[in-house]
Amino acid sequence: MTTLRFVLGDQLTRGVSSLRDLDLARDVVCLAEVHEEATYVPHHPQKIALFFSAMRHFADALRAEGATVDYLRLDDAHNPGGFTAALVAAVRRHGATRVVVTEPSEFRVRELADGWTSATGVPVELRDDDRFFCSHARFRRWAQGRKGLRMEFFYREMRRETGLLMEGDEPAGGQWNFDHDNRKRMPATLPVPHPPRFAPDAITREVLDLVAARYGHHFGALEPFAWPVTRADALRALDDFVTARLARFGDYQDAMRDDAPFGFHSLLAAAMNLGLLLPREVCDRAVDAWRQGLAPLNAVEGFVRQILGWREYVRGVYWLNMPGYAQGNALSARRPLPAAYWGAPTPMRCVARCVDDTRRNAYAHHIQRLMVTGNLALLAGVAPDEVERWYLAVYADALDWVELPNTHGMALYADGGVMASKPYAASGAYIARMSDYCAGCAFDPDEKLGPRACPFNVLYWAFLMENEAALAGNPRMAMPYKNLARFDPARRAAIAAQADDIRRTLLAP
Ligand code: FAD
Ligand code: DLZ
Ligand code: SF4
Repeated sequence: MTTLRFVLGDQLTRGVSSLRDLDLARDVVCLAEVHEEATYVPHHPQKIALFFSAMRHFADALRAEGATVDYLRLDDAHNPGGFTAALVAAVRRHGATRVVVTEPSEFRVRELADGWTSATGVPVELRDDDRFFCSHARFRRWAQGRKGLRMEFFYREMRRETGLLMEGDEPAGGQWNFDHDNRKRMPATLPVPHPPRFAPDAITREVLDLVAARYGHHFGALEPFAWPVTRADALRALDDFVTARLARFGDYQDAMRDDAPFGFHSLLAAAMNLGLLLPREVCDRAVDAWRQGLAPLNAVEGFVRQILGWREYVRGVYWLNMPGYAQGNALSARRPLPAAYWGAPTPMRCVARCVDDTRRNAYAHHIQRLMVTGNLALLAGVAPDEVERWYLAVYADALDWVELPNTHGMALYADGGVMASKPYAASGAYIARMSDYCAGCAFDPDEKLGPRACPFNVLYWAFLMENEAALAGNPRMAMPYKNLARFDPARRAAIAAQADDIRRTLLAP
């Protein structure tokens, strides 16, 4: 009676539900590197290396504990290339009579898993993934009967339920949200500590060679590779963030500075999404830092809100609404993704900077993703599925359950307002206020029309004109539409013509 415990690449947690009752004497743990997962979108080479290296280190840690591990390497001669075939082969190899898996985090893989019992011929037990604060059932209960699913209200319930940053029944500091303190521009002279870099060990080196040979042609630089790939390294990354950057996380959460691609951000999403860190321990560390006086409340609340609030909320929205959620296109956006997203030269300084940060680091922080590349795709009317494939491919932390709602819902408003009460559309003024990008740009954020006009300014008004039928009735859009109503026909025509020109030239696919 052998039980095969199949662990997916984002389930690298010793306490994951599929391993909780692991019998070291009788069970086999199976992990599989497969070509299909490395290529269903052209993932950034650093992302593929991160997953493979973390999987190999996790397998070694299990072996050190005495577990029998069947690890399928990408370059093994008999590698069948996909999850289902790999699992079937492993069941046969070990004569397994039962398979245990923690439910896949992504809908695409969850659908595959539904076929695993018939494919393997043995019972496959799918267990809940209880590494999150909020179960699917809990989120459904919260969402039931609500007209809008506003994150802020969900977050408050999560605060009450977990006791995080609570003083009795009241939020610590008397407020749920300190966002108004968190919108500072970052002074040019403010020193920004660099996040720790984790030098590749022999296991990672071998993976880097493999990825260079097989996927080196994907968009993105493979090296320098500096991601934490073990739990011990991820804990060091957490420690470094809490001691060196958390205190300023709140103030500069929305700021973008040309020479500081990571700002005061944690870079912990990848480690959490792979399972090297648990969200609870990350939040606990941040709250402890506040209690010890090492970080102010606006920083700690802002950080906890991202994890306890946004991260749990987007997972809830995803599982509540899939598979239909991915199909929506509320603004009928159909244009192709501009080549600038894949690194084609562009005179738009902010776009060039965010794309190049992404190419070098498989990372861009939230405001770069939302207000530069996301905002541009929204204003330009790029088809949601093209944008989503890009975000899913290029970031080390990208997994469908978290990428899709952020892109489809938050950045593109393609869900028609399930996540955001209005589109995050912004002109160049926002980027000019929150960054130093405009200083080195060929365009001027103060110019509204003409050859020097910031393309975001032109596209912003064109976006409002094109989507008037869908958006003018939204009370939160009343102000921009009131301003648009003052534009005479000649001005509208000039905006439309210049927007067309920008799409044909600067935003060519
Ligand atoms: P920090 O700024 O340090 O924030 C702390 C943590 O909060 C993050 O590690 C993350 O776990 C969580 N968090 C913050 N914002 C969000 C959010 N909006 N949704 C979910 N979790 C959040 N995040 C992903 O993990 N994977 C993705 O594929 C992803 N795609 C995105 C696509 C778009 C268009 C946008 C606008 C956002 C996306 N995000 C995604 C959310 C967010 O941008 C990243 O989590 C964050 O930039 C990761 O960097 P960090 O770890 O330094 O985060
Ligand atoms: C992202 C990724 C990559 C690149 N490769 C693998 C892999 O070879 N094996 C694996 O188990 N998981 C991989 N992953 C993560 C999966 O694509 C997917 O996100 C998880 O299975 C959750 O659904
Ligand atoms: Fe970006 Fe416009 Fe500023 Fe140039 S002027 S960096 S395009 S916001």
